[in-house]
Amino acid sequence: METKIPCRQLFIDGKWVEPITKRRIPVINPATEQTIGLIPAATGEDVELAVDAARRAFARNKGADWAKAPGAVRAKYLRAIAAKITERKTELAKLEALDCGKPLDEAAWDIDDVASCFEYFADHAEALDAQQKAPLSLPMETFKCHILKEPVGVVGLITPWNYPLLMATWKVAPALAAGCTAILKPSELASVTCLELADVCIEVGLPPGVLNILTGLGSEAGAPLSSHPHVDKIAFTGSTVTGSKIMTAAAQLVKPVSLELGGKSPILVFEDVDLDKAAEWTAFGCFWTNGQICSATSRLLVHESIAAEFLDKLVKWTKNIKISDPFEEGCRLGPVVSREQYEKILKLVSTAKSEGATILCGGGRPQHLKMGFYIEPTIISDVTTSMQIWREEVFGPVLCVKTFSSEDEAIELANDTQYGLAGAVISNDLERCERVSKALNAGIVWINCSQPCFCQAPWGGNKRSGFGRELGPRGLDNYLSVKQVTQYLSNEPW
Ligand code: TXE
Repeated sequence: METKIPCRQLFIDGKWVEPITKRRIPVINPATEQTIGLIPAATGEDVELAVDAARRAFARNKGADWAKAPGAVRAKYLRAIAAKITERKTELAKLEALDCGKPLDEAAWDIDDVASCFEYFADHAEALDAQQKAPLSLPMETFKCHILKEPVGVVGLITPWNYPLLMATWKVAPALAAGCTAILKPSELASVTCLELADVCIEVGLPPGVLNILTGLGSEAGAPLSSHPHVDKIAFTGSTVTGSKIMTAAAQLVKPVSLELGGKSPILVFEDVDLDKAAEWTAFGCFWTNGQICSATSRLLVHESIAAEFLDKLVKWTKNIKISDPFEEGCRLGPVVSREQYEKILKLVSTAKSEGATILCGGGRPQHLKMGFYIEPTIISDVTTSMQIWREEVFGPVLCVKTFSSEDEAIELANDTQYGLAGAVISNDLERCERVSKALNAGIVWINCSQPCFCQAPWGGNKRSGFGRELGPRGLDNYLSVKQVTQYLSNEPW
């Protein structure tokens, strides 16, 4: 076994501990299909210990006073974490690339984003102090009222494998900034960098129990976490199917949830565009991170008058994308994360083919790569709106194409989906861009680009893409509870 990753344990109450069952899950390098290490498999009993530790750390009157500490104190820890992450950037990026197969350059950008996200929510933790006791004006002078923003409590954070450390950070940073204590359950397919985050927490002296990290299977570690009576909230990013299970479990206890689920986002390319630029954004919007992005703009709607010329350019652009081992210089596309995802994607493509769709490029395994879960970037035309490939999230490098003849038709096709996460509109007519962005039923709309993401802007979707927003000030609100305190000022009976 190539042992390229550190051998870690579960992180509970500030300490490394062996899982109760002593079981471990293999870590597979998707580029070589080799097992490169083992991560601990937590089960219900470990969840109990972690929840207990998080509760003690949260306790208002005893123990590590995380929730009651001024935001400025928490900000210091978040900034220290950001600094350590930056210091360890090269090592973390390598681990991310080994574990989930993304090109090394992209993994390095992710690690920069992780550090920025901790910094961003450190600012929010500080700002929270000044926002306490905000007075409200009431219609009666005999009363006064102010608002307290308080942490929700102990939170369970369940995350996916496509941006392992970054998706964890989108939840951990605001949760800790708000004063919550947390149990993070990363995906069993890519947990390695999340365990390194535990090591960073030890290095910066984060109080025990504030952040606990349990690796393990969804059914064995995620499910007991989401149904635990002493977990006050669950934040989840992943598939719509699992999101629905988590919501069902939480509903039994009337536990709040925020869900960031799947997508099948459209990109609308109008007839007035610069074809080269539009082709570049279209390819980037779907093939970035191998299409393994919830917001991937994987349905291309292109105006019929430019379709032939545009697709020609797009196919040429796509064929030039370098697909290779993530560590090779210039790599733009690595393998997809697992054999299961690889087989699921290829099956969706072959079903589309058998239903009459045309593969304009890609569609299979690249000839030059004999090992690893590699799939060529694929463009499919002649699809109908009832085909599975058009309706379901592929979560791989597969773009489907349809043409339209009017703005209204483009909007109707764009919104004809169970999802509502993102959408992109490419046009030189900015009034049209504004009209279309209002008409799209989605939580995120990009104009003349696709996929850029900033900590400052809210992220999340509508319909079956979930609810709640991460990042931005709303990202912090996910972990805050608002309390009104109303005082009667008169000595007279009311
Ligand atoms: O996702 P899951 P999987 C989509 C994408 C992909 C499909 C399957 O279409 O092909 O999901 O991927 C934990 N209770 N997305 O199977 O199951 C699990 O351990 C509690 C979209 O990896 O949703 C992991 O930590 N937790 C997506 C997390 O849920 C459970 C990103 C996500 O896994 C659980 C990833 C349970 N019963 C996949 N079962 C996006 N929106 O970005 C599993 N988990």
